[in-house]
Amino acid sequence: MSKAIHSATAAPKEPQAVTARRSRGWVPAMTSDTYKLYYWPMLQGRGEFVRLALEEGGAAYVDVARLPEDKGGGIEALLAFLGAQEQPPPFAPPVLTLGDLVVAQTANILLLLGRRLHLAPEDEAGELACHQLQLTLADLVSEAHDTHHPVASGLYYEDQKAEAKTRAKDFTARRMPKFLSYFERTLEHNSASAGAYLVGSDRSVADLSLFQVLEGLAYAFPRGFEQTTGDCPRLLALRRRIAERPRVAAYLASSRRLPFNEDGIFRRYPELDIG
Ligand SMILES: N[C@@H](CCC(=O)N[C@@H](CS)C(=O)NCC(=O)O)C(=O)O
Repeated sequence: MSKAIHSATAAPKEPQAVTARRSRGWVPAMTSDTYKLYYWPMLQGRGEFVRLALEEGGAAYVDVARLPEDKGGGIEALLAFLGAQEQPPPFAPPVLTLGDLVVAQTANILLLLGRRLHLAPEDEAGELACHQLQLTLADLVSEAHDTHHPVASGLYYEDQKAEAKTRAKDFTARRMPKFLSYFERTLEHNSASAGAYLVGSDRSVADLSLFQVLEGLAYAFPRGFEQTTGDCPRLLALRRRIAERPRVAAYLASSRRLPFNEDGIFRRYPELDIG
């Protein structure tokens, strides 16, 4: 079991004025609170997009469901939290809390973390562009998931193998190339970072999420991924660039980073990859 309470490194202190300017009144002006992440404990899943941002941002956080049960963790704790009377109640994990603030939907959580951890452009247009990319990544993640569960999430893969094959064939032939060439083009056109990052001059939550998507697709469809990214040098460079960032590299080498597995979004079923 990986360590559940983590302070990646000392959290960067936000000067008060910066906090006030960036929070625009809707994020509580707290700088020292510990974030709590609620997500299924045994897989990376969508929780991983949140973890990567927390780690790169140097935030202190508790991965609640990965705590031992006698310390308030485990799946029961997660289910109890999801059943609590938040307003509005979160529909599904991941959920992130900060003090009284409860935020669900991965892209929404990353909007918050982008602001608070300085992982998004500060100007309004840049922040919106970052969020737009995040939502497009969410679309790609859903389509990657649907390759192995095209009929129903509640059915086993084994009960929808034929449909999965049809869906995965279209995904590897058309959808994955379309999405990846879009992100390659986005990098190419971002002159603010000379093509190094998706938006603005520095890395953002969207770059961290794109890194995770590339890792996941390379795991799930090794042959399709290699073929598609043959034309995407900037994507491959971004994947390396993010992996080499000191905090990300430390996280990837730690026991907090679970390996991909066949319970998550990105699953390796060789029959779904290209021939
Ligand atoms: N759009 C949501 C999707 C959340 C989601 O599908 N969570 C999965 C785990 S990755 C889950 O537990 N879903 C339960 C359900 O949909 O009933 C997000 O991006 O956070």
